[in-house]
Amino acid sequence: MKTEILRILRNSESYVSGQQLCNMLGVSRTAIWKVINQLKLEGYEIEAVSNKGYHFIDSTDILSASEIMSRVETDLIGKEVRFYEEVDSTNEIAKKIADENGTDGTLIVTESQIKGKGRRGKEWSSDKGKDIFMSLILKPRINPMSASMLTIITALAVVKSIKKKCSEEVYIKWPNDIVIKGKKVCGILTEMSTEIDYINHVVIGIGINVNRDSFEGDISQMATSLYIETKEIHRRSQLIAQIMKEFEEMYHIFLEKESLEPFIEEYNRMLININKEIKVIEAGNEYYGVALGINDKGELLVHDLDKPDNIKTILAGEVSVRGIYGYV
Ligand code: BTX
Repeated sequence: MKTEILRILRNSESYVSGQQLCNMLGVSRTAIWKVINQLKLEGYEIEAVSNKGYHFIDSTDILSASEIMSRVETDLIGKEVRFYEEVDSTNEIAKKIADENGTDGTLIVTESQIKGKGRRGKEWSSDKGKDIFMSLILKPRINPMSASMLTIITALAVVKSIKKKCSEEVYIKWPNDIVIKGKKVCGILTEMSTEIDYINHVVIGIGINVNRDSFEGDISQMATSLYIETKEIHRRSQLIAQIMKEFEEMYHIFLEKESLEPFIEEYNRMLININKEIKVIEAGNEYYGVALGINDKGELLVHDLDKPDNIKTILAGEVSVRGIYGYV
């Protein structure tokens, strides 16, 4: 009911009377009054005027399941949100929930993540109450070999959504880092549980630096946030809802075709390394090449400079790609 009341009040330009809310939601005036008081306690500014009703003034950057669900405009993705004040890792929670009875499209969100994971055992740093840490549970009926392509779609959904908030150029560093002015603003970690020919679940973890104003230690030179780039505080729930919408649109197309073909052009346009020299680092071997873009499986095509006739296909997870002048 909280979600519904938030949605109705936010979408209405004038006052909504208690009676109108009762009629719309089929509950008593006391129940409405209780929820409005709860919302005020959570930090929402709701004006109540006798004979007129309630009017939503504004909210600061509030993160909760109701807040996110009241903004999400999708059929499946992020329709159900589970919110936690603090967790070790949203990916770990998501995997547990997916194993139990978590449904396709359920989103796990937290305010604070104390053991955030990056790829290959790396860490993802967290600033409590400022950033986005979320994991999406998916149960797609596709070949397990195709599941990693969902990372590419996620990166696209995040870039499109961030572009709506930030006028700076936002790029993708293949396969899944989102960068602004050469610094990382978002990381994506996809994990899955599969049988030989069947996906039990895919969990896509997304970490976005949103309202953080500084970074410490090793990442201080390579990380940025939306706040640092725009000097504005952003509503995380709005950004999450936008990402869910962008993702869902592409997800439906992807499930039909089980190919990234419809997205190659758009992805390559956002690829920071395209047509540039890169260093490819694989176990026990390093070489230089020119990144040509992705193929319909999301693999990176690289023109090997030592062997001019050789175009290599690189799988995410196997190698690391660096610009020759540093991180990008
Ligand atoms: P990655 O392995 O590409 O990036 C990890 C590397 O990025 C670290 O080694 C560090 O150098 C740098 N780094 C760490 N924290 C940050 C940060 N906040 N901003 C910029 N750079 C950073 C990327 O892995 C995948 C990250 C996924 C994070 C999400 S959050 C929700 C979900 N739960 C979870 O445990 N992980 C995912």
